[in-house]
Amino acid sequence: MVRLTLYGMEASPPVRACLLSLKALDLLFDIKQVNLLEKEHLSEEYLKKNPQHTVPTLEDDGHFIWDSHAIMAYLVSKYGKDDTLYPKDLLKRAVVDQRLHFDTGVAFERGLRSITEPLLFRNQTEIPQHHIDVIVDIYNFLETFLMDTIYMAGNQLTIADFSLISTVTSLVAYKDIDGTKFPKLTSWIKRMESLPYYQESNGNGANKLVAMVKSKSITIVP
Ligand SMILES: N[C@@H](CCC(=O)N[C@@H](CS)C(=O)NCC(=O)O)C(=O)O
Repeated sequence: MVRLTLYGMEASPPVRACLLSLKALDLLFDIKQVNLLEKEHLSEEYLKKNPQHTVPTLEDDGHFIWDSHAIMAYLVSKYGKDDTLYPKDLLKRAVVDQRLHFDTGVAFERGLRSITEPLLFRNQTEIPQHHIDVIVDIYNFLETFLMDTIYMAGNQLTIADFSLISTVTSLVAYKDIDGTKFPKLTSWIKRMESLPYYQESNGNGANKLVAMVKSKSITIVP
């Protein structure tokens, strides 16, 4: 029997993306808490598993894999009953990969992490208006990705949806999504929320992160 372990905390969006994937694949796994606020990711023990000290890290049979996008692709490729969540067809896969890279470099890194880590770890509560504009740009890009499809990379659910829903439901801590301006994005979020494993895998953790952000007295500065 496969025994997988996911290291991380559910407030973390990339951890939640992996939880969604593990649940979608119906895999058995343990969660080992790594609390970033307690600096547990910098412990000697964790650094041996992941010298880059990010969460999540996946342990599979003594092997350690990190970066949520690499973890999700690995899980589907190794344990998926079929390839729908990460298609083998090269063109379909290229679209999924583009969305995953968009999450890594733009939505998560530029949009979310660059303000959330300074806020939560160094109490930097001033957020420049141009950063809020970056978040709106991200919503605009996502609305465009959904122009002709119901999921982020086509009409099938893929790991691109898991990645982006975990980030988007965290970005709303800084900027609400206006349903009249972003109708497709709003419908996609509702579609994702209707997945049977959504609440336990993403909803609860997203609520925790949003509450952590909202507990700070943020000021938007010019
Ligand atoms: N691209 C990475 C990003 C992971 C990441 O930055 N995680 C944050 C928490 S949400 C983290 O571990 N920060 C602590 C650190 O980098 O030391 C992924 O998708 O796994």
